[in-house]
Amino acid sequence: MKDELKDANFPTTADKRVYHLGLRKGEVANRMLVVGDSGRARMLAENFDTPPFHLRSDRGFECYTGVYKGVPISVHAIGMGFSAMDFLVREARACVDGDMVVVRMGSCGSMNPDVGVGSTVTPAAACAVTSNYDYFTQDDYPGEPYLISKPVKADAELHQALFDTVRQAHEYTYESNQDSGPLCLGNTVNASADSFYSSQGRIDPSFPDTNSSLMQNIMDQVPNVTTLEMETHQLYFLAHLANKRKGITDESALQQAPASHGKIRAAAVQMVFAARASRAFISPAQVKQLQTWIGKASLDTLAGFDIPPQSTQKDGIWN
Ligand code: R1P
Ligand code: URA
Repeated sequence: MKDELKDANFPTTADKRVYHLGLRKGEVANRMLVVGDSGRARMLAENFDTPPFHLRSDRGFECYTGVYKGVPISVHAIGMGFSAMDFLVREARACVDGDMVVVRMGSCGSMNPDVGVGSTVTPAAACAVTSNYDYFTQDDYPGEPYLISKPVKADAELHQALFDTVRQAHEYTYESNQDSGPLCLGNTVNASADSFYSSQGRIDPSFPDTNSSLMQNIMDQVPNVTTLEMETHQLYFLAHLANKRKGITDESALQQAPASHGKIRAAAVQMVFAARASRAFISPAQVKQLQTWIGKASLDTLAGFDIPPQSTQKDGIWN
């Protein structure tokens, strides 16, 4: 495989496949629904009008590209964590021209005691919570054990479209028990952590994570923070970075940025699996029901979201 690599800076194989996703141009749609779990992706792909294209890369990234209500969409299963989302956004960007519209649909923990398991949260922004490694390895290190970034925003229009669709689907699903059922919130802030354990404030006696006050610190520092998970900040951050092109100080790199690349528009919807205050965890039956209706709402949002016509793929495998 390594002998086939043409470009050490952005590795692709001889047949122009990106190295970790295993995909190439024509196999990915501009509208993408990104999940962690391969079973969730398979279930979502069952909604396509006809059997989709499917590829599982050697690294475990999966892509289903098909047509939903007449609109090309790719469903990606990426696994977990910042780096998995980093691979997805950067390598998928290399496979599509024009705008890239990305919705993440994932599970999360709730930091708000009123937001119980089965609730749905659509965050308008996300911050990152990362281990401050030097704190743990250097003697008398003066800093804090965890770094909490400022929130970065979702695409406002996509967030609103996703929240509106999810709210309608929520009202339809829980019509009979609106007062006591799960909540449906938008315009919240998510905290994306670099661990399911330490940086989400879970106490593990095997590791001195120094995280007993972390949850409170996050709530004190980040207004309206409601959920904890592990990928949304990286998605919002990369969309922000690509759209602003901020941070590119090297003029030649700026000039080389492909003219065919449009904006990256990103939003996320989260299903509350864990209520941190009560320690409740969702049941498999609830997961199945939630994923079904939120999955359709996510696909509907993507299918109904306008992309400039010149911005979509001309010759995809779905044609
Ligand atoms: C942890 O269990 C995983 O669940 C959440 C977190 O972000 C993390 O990836 O997302 P998914 O349900 O999309 O995997
Ligand atoms: N995913 C997370 O990252 N944290 C939770 O508590 C639940 C799902």
